Amino acid sequence: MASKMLDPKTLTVLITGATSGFGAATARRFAQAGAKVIGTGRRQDRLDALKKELGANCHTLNFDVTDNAATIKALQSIPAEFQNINVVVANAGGAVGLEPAQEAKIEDWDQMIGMNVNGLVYTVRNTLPGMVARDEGHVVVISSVAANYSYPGGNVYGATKAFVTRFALNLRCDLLGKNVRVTSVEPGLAETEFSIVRFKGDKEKAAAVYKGVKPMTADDIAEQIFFVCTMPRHVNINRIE
Ligand code: NDP
Ligand code: 8X3
Repeated sequence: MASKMLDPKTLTVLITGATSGFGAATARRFAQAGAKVIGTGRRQDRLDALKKELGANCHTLNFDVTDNAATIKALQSIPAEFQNINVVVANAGGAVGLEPAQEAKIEDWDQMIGMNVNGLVYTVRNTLPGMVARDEGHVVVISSVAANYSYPGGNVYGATKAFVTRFALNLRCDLLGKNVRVTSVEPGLAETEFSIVRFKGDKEKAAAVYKGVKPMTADDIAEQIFFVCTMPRHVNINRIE
């Protein structure tokens, strides 16, 4: 008997880092399919543009994911019609620097640990009780191939993403018997603002990363996220690389 895919119109999707790259593409993908979308980020002009583009089914929140108190405050401000979140895409994050460990800047490491580890766990911890109480949810964390394979200069970035993947698998244990799914999405090279951020605004260095290869696009990744989230409720995809 064929199982039914979930109707996206039943989904309220919180996406951190929706001002660019994967997060923005994911917000568009879900909104176009009729889901309600809450997009977050720190750049207000981008949030305003997203809201204007997606219309009434989009709500935006401006907060820094590394600040737990700000995260809680922002989530408490969500209007009633967006409150029943049943998909959380913990996507905000990135890489800062590509130097070998012995030359890397501690501030860059702090920034990566702050957004990719602390920020991600604050997002999940503050949204999970609601999904458990409503007995319906899905946590999607954006990890990376860098969690699974090492490369020179990937030191702390890869380690933060290994944390993300393991955190997702550990969540599965805690949520056993609950109707809350968990998926770790582990993309490879995709052209977004990722490398511009990694190389601190140096667009030439960023462009060189994608020279001579056909990188994936943010839309490619958004499609995968949409796919895992609309699988029938009894199907949980643990990891997609
Ligand atoms: P982008 O740089 O295009 O997007 C990053 C997003 O994260 C932005 O919306 C940014 O919003 C948000 N963000 C960053 N720091 C914070 C913060 N402290 N508080 C709130 N929001 C924050 O990169 P991608 O779309 O490529 O990256 C998305 C995720 O995918 C990251 O976790 C990255 O590590 C991961 N990834 C990327 C790959 C790639 O090749 N592109 C491959 C594998 C994984 P704002 O600046 O407005 O706050
Ligand atoms: C981003 C992909 O290979 O640049 O996570 O680390 S990679």
